[in-house]
Amino acid sequence: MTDDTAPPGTGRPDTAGAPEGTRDKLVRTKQRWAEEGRLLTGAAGDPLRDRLPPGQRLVTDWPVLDLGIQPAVAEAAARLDIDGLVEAPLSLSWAELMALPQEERRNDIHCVTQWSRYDNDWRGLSVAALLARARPRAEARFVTMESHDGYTTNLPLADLDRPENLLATHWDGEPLSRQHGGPLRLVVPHLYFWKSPKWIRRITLIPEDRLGFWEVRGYHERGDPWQEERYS
Ligand SMILES: Nc1nc2c(c(=O)[nH]1)N[C@H]1C(S)=C(S)[C@@H](COP(=O)(O)O)O[C@H]1N2
Ligand SMILES: [Mo]
Repeated sequence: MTDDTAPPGTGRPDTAGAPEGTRDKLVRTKQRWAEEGRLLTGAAGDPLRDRLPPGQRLVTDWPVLDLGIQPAVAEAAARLDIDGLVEAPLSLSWAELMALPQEERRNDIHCVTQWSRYDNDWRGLSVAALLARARPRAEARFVTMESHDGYTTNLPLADLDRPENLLATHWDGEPLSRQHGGPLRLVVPHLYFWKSPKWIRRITLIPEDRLGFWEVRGYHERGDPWQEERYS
């Protein structure tokens, strides 16, 4: 696993321990942004008044952002595990996932590198329904998530267990492309988009927060765009 033990400000991990093939320059640049507090406006947004969170810029294309490793995950090999502090751990094959009810959501996405994109049409599986099946234990407060490219990210369980969140298989009526995380990615639209892992493999419920790839590099534990929770 990555070296996530460096205390803030003292030799943060940079690309040390990052998955092989990681775009070193991108990681260093984004880590420097966190150290410098780039893009911060200092103004809290009001989601009831403004559609665009503070410091964001609207785009109409859909940028691709990742560590540079875009794993080819065949549907036959796709599998989603929900484990850790749950009464009924799940390990679902693609066929088992596809047998579940498919739901649709439309939402806006906000990347911490400043772009936002409105009205994304997703189809996929309800995260809340899957969590209900796995039955979280009372001690479960956070989740850590792992992807096929080695990426990790963390969330409070309450932010994962929301009705709008989807494990997406489709975007705009088409199967989700590999570059955007197909065949299966999480979409958590109320937080910055780095909290939405592409090529997701595992969701583990844990008692205490455990920082993920960007979080150990200065990015926020929670990442609410309305509060500009860009950096820790
Ligand atoms: N597995 C994985 N998921 C990931 C990332 C990644 O590098 N690997 N990057 C995150 C970041 S920083 C962003 S902004 C979004 C970008 O998703 P997109 O490429 O579909 O726009 O994916 C997030 N999920
Ligand atoms: Mo991002």
